[in-house]
Amino acid sequence: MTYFDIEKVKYEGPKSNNPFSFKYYNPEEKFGNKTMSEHLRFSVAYWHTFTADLSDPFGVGAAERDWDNLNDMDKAKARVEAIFEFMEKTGIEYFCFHDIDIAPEGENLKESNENLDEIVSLIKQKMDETGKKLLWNTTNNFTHQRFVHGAATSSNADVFAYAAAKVKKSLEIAKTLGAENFVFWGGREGYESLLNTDMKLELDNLAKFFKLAIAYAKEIGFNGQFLIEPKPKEPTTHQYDTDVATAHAFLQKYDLDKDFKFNIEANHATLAGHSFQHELRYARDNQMLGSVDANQGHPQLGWDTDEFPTDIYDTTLAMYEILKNGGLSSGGLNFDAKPRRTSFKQEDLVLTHIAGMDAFALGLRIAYKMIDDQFFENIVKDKYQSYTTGIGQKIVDDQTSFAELEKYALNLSEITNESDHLEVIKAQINQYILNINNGD
Ligand code: XLS
Ligand code: NI
Ligand code: NI
Repeated sequence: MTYFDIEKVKYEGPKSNNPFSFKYYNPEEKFGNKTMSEHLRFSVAYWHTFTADLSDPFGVGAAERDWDNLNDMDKAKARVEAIFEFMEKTGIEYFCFHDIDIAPEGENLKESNENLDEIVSLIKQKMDETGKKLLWNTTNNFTHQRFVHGAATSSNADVFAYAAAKVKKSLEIAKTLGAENFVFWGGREGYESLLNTDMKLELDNLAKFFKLAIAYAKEIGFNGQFLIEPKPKEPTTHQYDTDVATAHAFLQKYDLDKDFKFNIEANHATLAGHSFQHELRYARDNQMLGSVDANQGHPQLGWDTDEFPTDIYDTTLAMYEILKNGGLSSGGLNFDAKPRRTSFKQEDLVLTHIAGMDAFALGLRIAYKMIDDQFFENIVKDKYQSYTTGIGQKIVDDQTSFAELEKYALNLSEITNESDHLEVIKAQINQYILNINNGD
């Protein structure tokens, strides 16, 4: 059976009008010593692309999928066939999933695990046949009603235990399938209100949960990178892993920072009141940048809309941070993104990924050129040059005191500041974007 009635998507260049072609993503083209596909390491999110039905709080599912009328286990098997065909045709090398995306939950934990075993062995077989790889897997400890008060931060110890059992199973799956990373997104780890919440106990428990997960990964020899995916709100009012800085402080407090890096999602950054670039930069500056959930929010909608990334400005600045980080190592660009509810055809799954891949490919092209020109580096070098000599140098080298600084300040007849011409910088970025667009 064929699910996507198309040829393998090819690079046809910026002048092509074929919607089923790449305009900017040319997988084998080299940038430095890596090809585009090695730089970008794209990944398909099982949940949005193969499990979701495009329902929203106001409407039922609208997606039209070939597997809609199958029973649960047959549907799960059809989706495995479909995602591997999809990866082949789009040339995407990686995928990601939550436990419940790939196999239906049974009546109890034992049955759920049996369903997982059956589908995981099918996935393993497909991976062996095709060479496709698992970027990361994770555990859905938030959808079922048992997680109403959270999972590791639930007020109910039975739920903590149940959540642990599910993560244990997911780690075994990660080991079996050779996952390169393992993700913890907060789910319902947060609170509705502090009026009835013991925040200290909940955070202590969350740290204990992570320690137990690390211990089990060691025990079974799973060596993938652990990642935390920060988000400030939704579903809870306040999510504990609010943003990179907050989650980093948490990891440091509990001595977990050597065991984790971050999976940064663009739409979560903006929900936190930051830019995508801010979160990437904060992680990069602290050697904590692990992987990326590549999507975008909508400026008029205040929730996690998980749109496919199409904003070149954003993808350029994101690729700048990623290149400056020396790449993402075991991480990648996972499309945690869904078609709009109005894009309900099966072919939209392909078209949306092409749009996202081209947007990041364009971002890579532009950012690579900017770094080649030392564009931002020269701006920053100029701006901070007062720290390279005299008193500035002493500050940087920890060679001064308040007494010396006072003496220095008393001798200053006037202070001259320079304009930093931010608007010129933005105009020059526009030039970079347009020049690359013209193929220059
Ligand atoms: C939800 C998150 C989720 C994680 C994986 O907002 O983005 O999809 O990526 O649990
Ligand atoms: Ni995500
Ligand atoms: Ni999200």
